[in-house]
Parts: sequence; structure tokens; C-alpha cells
Amino acid sequence: MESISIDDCAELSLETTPEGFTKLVVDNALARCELYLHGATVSSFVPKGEKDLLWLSPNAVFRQGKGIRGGIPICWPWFGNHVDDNTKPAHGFARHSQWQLSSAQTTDDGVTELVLTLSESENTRQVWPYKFDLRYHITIGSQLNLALTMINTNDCDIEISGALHTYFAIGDIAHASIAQENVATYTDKLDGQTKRGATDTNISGPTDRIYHDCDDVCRLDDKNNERVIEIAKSGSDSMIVWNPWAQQSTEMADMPNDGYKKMLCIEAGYTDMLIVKPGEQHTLSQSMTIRTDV
Ligand code: TA6
Repeated sequence: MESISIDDCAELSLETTPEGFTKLVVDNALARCELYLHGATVSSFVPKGEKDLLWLSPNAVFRQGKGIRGGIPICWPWFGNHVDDNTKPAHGFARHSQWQLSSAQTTDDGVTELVLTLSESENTRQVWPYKFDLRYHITIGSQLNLALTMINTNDCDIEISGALHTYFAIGDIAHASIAQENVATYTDKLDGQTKRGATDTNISGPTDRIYHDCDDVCRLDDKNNERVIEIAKSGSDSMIVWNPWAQQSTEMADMPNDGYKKMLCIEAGYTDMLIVKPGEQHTLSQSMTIRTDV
């Protein structure tokens, strides 16, 4: 699939990092957004007059075969470890594959719409023996909208799971909480137990939870930045909440030792395997916006 000329969109510019990675920068009247073709990883989203909603590790490693620590890595075609082969990359291969920019335009209301694509290749076939078309719609305005559509181009059913592994930037983890209308149950991956949650979640230690039956809308109360970020999702059976806390942060080379204080992952996912029939498709979406009225 041919990449487009960036001349089609005045608000879009391209940069090349020292490691040779292509970074797209969208700067329109409503927001500034940065993303890498490496993994189609959105790394920054700054509505005009606001601070970045996304956290990118200052120690992030830009290397082939590795996902970027921060922003919005794409976990696909599986979430977490591969179901039966731990030699395969955690969270699948989408987050470290080279995506193509297939379209870019800014609409009359000042919103810039990008479409990035990824299809099977020799590299992907080495870890996953199926054909696929992934189309990632990124809409940049006062709100960031992400929609990851997967089309099953095989003549057989395929099973997938995935997530938009979003790292939100916060002023201080000790003064941040997640609020949702209804109580949900979650699986605590750190002790394997399923527990009943609460409508308010404060993070006070290592946290790795998969919320099931949760609302499709939640709010991140980032008290130190005096803001509330509303997060909505669709095409998702779960919300994942992760903070590595101090010990695991020190064990991650691409994470500052105190990095856990400034980030919180709130991920839209489908962690139960989803069967997609031939020719059918599935779309996982997440959006984020700052609520000034709460
Ligand atoms: O989304 C939470 C999680 O699955 C955690 O278990 C932790 O592994 C995190 O993702 C980060 O994974 P990564 O492979 O990016 O280090």
C-alpha cells in the first residue's frame, strides 16, 4: 500500500529520530500530537493550552523488535504473554512493527484524521501464521480518538485479543484516582484472585488489574495537575489498570526508577480471546478528553 504525500495535510510534518525512526507531528488549531510509524505508537497528545495527557518514558528505547515505553503501544494479536509459546513477544508484534501512513487530512472543524495500516509480512508470519489487515484511525482534536480495526482476510476463523496500552501522564500517583459509575469485578494479576472493585480506585502499590464488566467510560482524577481526563472505550470487554510501582520500575531499563509516580496505564482491551470469522472485522476504540465541567 502506497504511503501518501504529507503535502496532503498542512498540519502534518515528519521527523526522523537519530535511531532512524519516523515520527509524525500533527499541530493543528486544537492540539499537538506526536506518533511513530514504529508500532503506530502515539507518544504525545497535548490539547492547546493543556499539558500532555500521555506519558513517555525519558528512558524509552527506540529499537527494532521492541515496543516504546509509554504513549499508546498497541497490544495485538494477543494481550499479555502468548497463550502457549513464551518465545513469542509479549503483547504480540503490532507495537514493534513498521506501520504505513495511508491517509491524512484536516476537516473543516480543524480536526486532523490519520489512518495507519499494517498487514501480514514475512516477519509477522514467523510469529503468527495468519493474514490480516489492521487499520488504525487516529483523530486529533480537543479530544483524541483511536479506533483499531482488524479485518480477517483469511478463509478461516482467527482468535485474537488486544489492547490500547495507554500510559496516562499524572502529576503524582499518590494524588490520582480512577472513578467509574458502577462497581466492577477485576482479576488481580499479582495474586491471581478475582475481586470486587469499588467505584473509586486509588493506586498505592504495584497494580496489575483486568477489570471485567466495567463501564465503557471512566474518569482519571489527576489532582496535582488539577484536571479530570474522561476516558471512553468500545469494542472492549475489559479495562486494564497497571502501575509497576517502585521495585519493578527499578528492574525496567526503559523506565526511570521513580517513573511510576508520573504515570498510570488505563487500557481499553479485549483480553478474552475473540473469534473473528472470515471477512469479518472487529474495532477496538478508546478516546480521551479533558473535562473542564467537573
Ligand atoms: O497491561 C499490563 C501489563 O500486561 C503488565 O502485566 C506489564 O507486563 C505491562 O503490561 C507492560 O508490559 P511490557 O511488555 O510493555 O513491559
